[in-house]
Amino acid sequence: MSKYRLTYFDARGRAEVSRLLFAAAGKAYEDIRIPVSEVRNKHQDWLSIKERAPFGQLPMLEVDDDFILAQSHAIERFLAREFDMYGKDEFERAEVDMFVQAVDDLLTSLIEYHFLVTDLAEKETIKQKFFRYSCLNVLDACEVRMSDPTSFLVGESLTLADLSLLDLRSWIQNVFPDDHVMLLGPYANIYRHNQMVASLPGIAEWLEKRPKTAF
Ligand SMILES: N[C@@H](CCC(=O)N[C@@H](CS)C(=O)NCC(=O)O)C(=O)O
Repeated sequence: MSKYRLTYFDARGRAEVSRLLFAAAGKAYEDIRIPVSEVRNKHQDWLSIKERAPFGQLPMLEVDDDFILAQSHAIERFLAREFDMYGKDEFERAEVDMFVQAVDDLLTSLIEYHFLVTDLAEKETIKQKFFRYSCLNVLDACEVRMSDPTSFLVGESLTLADLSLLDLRSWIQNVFPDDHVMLLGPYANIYRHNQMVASLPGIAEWLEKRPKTAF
C-alpha cells in the first residue's frame, strides 16, 4: 500500500481538496502542517521543506519516499485517479477538469481580493466582478447540473469536481462573511449537493474533526 505524505501550511487553503479526497477514499496519509509562524520567521524547518518542494511552494505530495508532486490541481488529479474519483471515461474526466478549473478561477479572485490586493478601490472592483459576473456564471452552471437531488456534478459517483465545489463554499463563506448568504442563498440545488457530499462517509468525519483554521 502506498505511503502518502501531504505537506502544506496549517490551513485548508490549496491543500483541502486533496485532504477531502483522502477522507472520501478512507486512505491514510500524513497531514503535515507547517505553522505560519515558521514561514514568517524563515524557520530552518520551513526553508528545508521549501528547498525540497519542486517549485518552492506548497502543497506538496510525497509518495513512498521516492515521488514528489507539486501544484494543488496536479496533486488532486493524481489522487483522484488513484482513488477512482476522476470520472469513468475521457468525457467525464474532461468535465471534472472543466469544473475544477472554473472553481480555480474563482479561488484566484478570492485570494487576490483577500490576501494580495490592498488598494480599496481595486478590491471593490474585484468584489463587484465576482458578485455580479464570474461567480454567478459558475454557480448558475452548477445549479442547473444539480437539479436532480441525488446527482453528482459529473457522472454517477463522487468525483474531484464535487469536492472542489464543496470547498468553494467554505472559501466564499470565509472571504465574504457578511455577503455569502446573499450570494449563495438563491442556489438551492448547490446547497443540497454540498449537504449530500458533506454527509458522505469519511467526509462527514473529516469535516467534524479537521483542525479549525481561519482559511
Ligand atoms: N499554483 C500553485 C500555487 C502554490 C502557492 O501559491 N503556494 C503558496 C501557499 S497557497 C506558497 O507556498 N507560499 C509560500 C511561498 O511561496 O514561499 C498551486 O496551486 O499549488
